[in-house]
Amino acid sequence: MSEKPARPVLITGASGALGRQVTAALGARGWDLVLTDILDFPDKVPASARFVRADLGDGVAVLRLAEGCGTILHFGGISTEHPFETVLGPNIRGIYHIYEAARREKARVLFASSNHAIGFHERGETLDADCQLLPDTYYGLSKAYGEMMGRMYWFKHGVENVNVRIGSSFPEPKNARMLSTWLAYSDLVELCVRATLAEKTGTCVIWGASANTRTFWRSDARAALGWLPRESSDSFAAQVGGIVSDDPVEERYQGGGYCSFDYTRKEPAPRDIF
Ligand code: 15L
Repeated sequence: MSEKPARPVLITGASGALGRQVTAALGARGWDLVLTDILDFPDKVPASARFVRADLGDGVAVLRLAEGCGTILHFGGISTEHPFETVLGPNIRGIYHIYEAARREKARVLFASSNHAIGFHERGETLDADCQLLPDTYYGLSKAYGEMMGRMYWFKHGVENVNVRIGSSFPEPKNARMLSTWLAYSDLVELCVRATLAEKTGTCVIWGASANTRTFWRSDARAALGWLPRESSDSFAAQVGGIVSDDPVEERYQGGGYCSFDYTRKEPAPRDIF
């Protein structure tokens, strides 16, 4: 019988691609789950779970959902680039509601951050988790903000948080860039398990990628959580290694196409940013 958390786990964004994977896996382990999303849950709700449709912009609803929960796996919000006004409610106001609920319940937060919080780092760089935040979009900026909010709530209120900078979590890598950024669903699920069951996490950052040889990233807090990714993009190299764009901005930076989206610079940015 696998270990279960002492208190229920709230999963936001449960109806999204990653929320569904995590819900199915944790439901199969019999974990007591509270699921929420702004959209209906498309799958069969696991026997140990209940689903409540809610908007992250509704602070009272979020407080109610989190009642009694010990962990919040926060996958909710906008998950790709959109205009600032669209990102603002779900991702900026929404993360505040999540942290207020976590503070009240003395719950831990796993925040589904993104590589787009650091997207304007060059692909030739190998980054540590404490690298400079260089968001590539309003979406990436909201993820950087969410990470910073986690730090603030840890130092001010003792709210523990694990900030997972997810690379590209899909069934398989789709192009050459994803040979560096791919995160297998099974590795994501195991990370959620470890982050929930770890005795303590403080505030930490994890690179959300499988054990890919071509990685852009190194050194994070995984050892403290006891998380070790088991999958790797390496076996897909022959299949997708040749899939690159003809856009120099997309190919230059770790964030790929998010960097070239709505890009108005005429000359390439200098390498030295100071
Ligand atoms: C993300 O943050 C997105 O949610 C996902 O759809 C992918 O675009 C991924 O980043 C990526 O960078 O591949």
